[in-house]
Parts: sequence; structure tokens; C-alpha cells
Amino acid sequence: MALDRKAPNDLNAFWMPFTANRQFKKNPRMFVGAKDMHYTTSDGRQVLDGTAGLWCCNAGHCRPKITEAIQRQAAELDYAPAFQMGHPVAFELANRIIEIAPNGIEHVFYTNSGSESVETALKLAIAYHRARGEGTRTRLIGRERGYHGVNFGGISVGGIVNNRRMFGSLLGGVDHLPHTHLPGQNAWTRGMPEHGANLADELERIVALHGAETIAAVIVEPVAGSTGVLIPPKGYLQRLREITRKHGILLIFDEVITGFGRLGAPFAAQYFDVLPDMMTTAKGLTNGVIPMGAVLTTGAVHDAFMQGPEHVIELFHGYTYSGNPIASAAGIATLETYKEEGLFERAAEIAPYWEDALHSLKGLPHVIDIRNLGLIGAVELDPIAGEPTKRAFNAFLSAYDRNILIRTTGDIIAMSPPLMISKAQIDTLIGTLADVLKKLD
Ligand code: PXG
Ligand code: PLP
Repeated sequence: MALDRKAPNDLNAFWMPFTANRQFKKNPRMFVGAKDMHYTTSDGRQVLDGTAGLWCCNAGHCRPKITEAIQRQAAELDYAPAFQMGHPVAFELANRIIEIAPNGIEHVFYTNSGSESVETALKLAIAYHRARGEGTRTRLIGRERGYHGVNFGGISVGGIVNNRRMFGSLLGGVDHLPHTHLPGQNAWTRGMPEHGANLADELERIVALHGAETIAAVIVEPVAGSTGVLIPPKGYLQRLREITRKHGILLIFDEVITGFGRLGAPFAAQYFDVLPDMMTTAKGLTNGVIPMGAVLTTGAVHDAFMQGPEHVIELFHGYTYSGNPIASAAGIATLETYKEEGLFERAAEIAPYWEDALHSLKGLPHVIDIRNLGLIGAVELDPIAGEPTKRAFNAFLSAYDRNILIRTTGDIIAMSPPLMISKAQIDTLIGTLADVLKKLD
């Protein structure tokens, strides 16, 4: 246990991401160790991880197989050039990913994060159409409240206002579907909501407005995570697939959160039985331990590029660290851990218990909605008048004091525990959250 690592006394230099820096630095919250379902804090407490880090440590923390794989790989082949050179581990991982991917998904393009996966998929979409002689298809369609990382393409198709408004004019030629949050009709739904599949038909309106021949792709999160957990209405994703197919538009599922077991299936595409043309992934690919992402594509998307003289590069795109050996080794060990421990099946088995526990919070003060699917859960709070986000942030701080880690976005509490969580740990997490909510101003 790394308890001998002192808390630093100068926190100034590190400009923290997506953090209230001044608040944090006055009253820092430091993790110094982790094992399985728990973090260890710098003041020696064990904190139950209700969020799998940031939706990424699906197998739990400091899992021996992953740690050892990283150590071994670092000593054997630390880095190999990613362009015009290969190494076996990246190829092996790609094959293992394809083994668990939906039928029809055949290729893996490596990135280093979810944000980079999104940029890669958007570029691939435009280039795919051009390679097929449909160079007018350049428009990208996202969705209100969507989160697709923080790079320019991702915030352009994304729909979270705070992530966009500070950053200028963004990408041109982007349009947005409406979000699917219908609290008036769907509040308190367990699992998938009944109402809202018709919102997919808005794509027909967008197609009529711009012309299908100008549209390259539609990108959506199968379950919207970051915005506060919006579960797709029954039939919605199927409908999107039908309309995109009808108009020759690629469908991209952003599976950065839903990938690698979060819903109790390897990917949301399998859970919902809808095959997209591309899937963006990251996070659970390496259990969050080493940065790595991947774009998964159908054979058709990949094959469109495989033309022209064989010595010429087919796609002018890639990252210095694409398929990094240590990340690849971490990925293989992570997939093996999921398989050996049956963690995806386990998530599916325990999901009904998770659902019951979450919905037991109905009726507590300030709670206005509860949503869940797989091992994802959200509790929406009524905002304090004139002070949005404050109530949920106070809940987060109070939860941390009581040794549970939750996430908040706006006034929504989001949870996504490691897939190894036990029933007793669900009871502790939700029971403690109930205590927090009862005492919240
Ligand atoms: N797409 C989706 C759907 C995501 O959820 C990204 C892309 C970007 O991935 P990177 O690796 O560039 O962060 C994400 C990331 C939260 C939270 O608590 C969610 C994310 C990241 C950090 C926090 O909601 N999602
Ligand atoms: N900036 C400069 C000056 C570079 O030389 C490179 C890569 O060679 C990059 C950015 C891109 O870095 P990465 O490949 O790690 O995304």
C-alpha cells in the first residue's frame, strides 16, 4: 500500500482537468492507493468506488494480471514506432477485441483516449465517403446533451453547452438530433423508457433539410453517460439504424462508457442488438490503467480505403502511441481478466439487484428521478434555486466524507461501479448515499 507517499505541499503547478481547482486546492482529496473495490485516501480511509474511477476500472483496481503484464512488457519492448513498423502485442490485442465485438465488426484502429477515438471516427467517416466517390458527404450529426470527449470534433458534435460555449465557432457543417430526456413521461423508469423512440425520426427532418448526400455520419452514445445518464427509449436506436441505413449515412456508436461490460454485454451494440458502422472505445479497454482507445469498424468501412498502389499509405492518420506495446499488453491482460472472472456475465446477473437498490432511493429528499441500465445508475436531484450543481456537489463531498465515491454532473449523481461489486457493497454504496441524501440541505 502506497501510504508512505506524502501529500505534496504545493498544489499550484498542476492545473487540474474538469475540476474546481481553487476549491480543491483549499481542501484536497487525495487517493494514494487502490485495491479491488476500494481506494485508500491520504488520511488512511478506505473509500468504496461507486464510479470505477471515471467509468473505466471495470475489473476493479490493481488487478494482479494487468499489473504483471505491464511490468513484463515494460521490461521486454517498451516502445516500437507506430508508423510503418509493428509489434505482435498490438495485433494480438486487436484480434482479442474482434473476438468479443459484434459480428460484422472486423477492424481496430488504436488511439490513446476516448476523445481521440471520436476524432478518428469522425475523420474516417468523411474520408470513407470520399474514398467511395461521395465526397459531398461531409456533414456530421451529433445529439443535444451528447458527450464525445473534449477535442474540437467531439465538442462540435457534442451537445453539452459548458463544454462548447467557451471555444469559438467549432467545426462547421454539424447538426444535432434532439436529446431523449423526457422526464414528464419517463421519470422513475426502471431500465429502458417507453416513450421517445419517435425522436429518432428527427433525423429524417435533418436529412430533408440538408440532403442525405451531404451527411457523412451520425454519432450517438447508446446510453448517454456524462450528461447524467440518459437511457435510450425502447426502439430508438433501432430506428436510428434504419434511417441512417436508408440514407447511406454511417452510424457511429460512442461506446467509451458502454464498452467492455458496463451493460452486462461486451458492447452496447450487442446489448441493444443494433450494429453500427463504427464504435469508439477507450476506458475499459485497459481497465483505465494505461491510456488507450480504439475505433472498431466494419469490414466495409475498412475495405473502402484499401485501394490504390500497395506501397502508398491508405489513411493519413494515426498517433505516436497508437498500439503502444505496454498499453496493448495491459489491454490483453484486461480482456483476459474480464473473461476469466466472467465479469460481463456478472454485471448482467447483478444488474436487477442494482436496479432495486437504486430505486429504493425514491421518496428521499430532493430526488426527482432515478435511471438505470446494466451497472449504470443515476439519481437526479432538484437543484437549489439560483445555484445549479451545488446540491449534487455537496452530496459528492458528503459522500466522500462517508467513504463512498460517486460522480456528479449538473445536479445528477451518476454511478458506475466496477463490475466485481458484491451485493453487500451495493447495499453499502446505496445505503450510505441514502444517509447523505437525508441530511442534504
Ligand atoms: N465519449 C464518451 C461517450 C465518453 O463518455 C469520451 C468520449 C472521451 O474519452 P476521454 O478518454 O478522452 O476522456 C468519454 C469520456 C463522467 C466522465 O464522469 C465521463 C468521461 C470522462 C470523464 C468523466 O461523466 N467520458
Ligand atoms: N506536435 C508535434 C510538434 C509533433 O511532432 C507530433 C507528433 O509527431 C504531435 C504534435 C502529435 O503527437 P501524437 O502523435 O502523440 O498525437
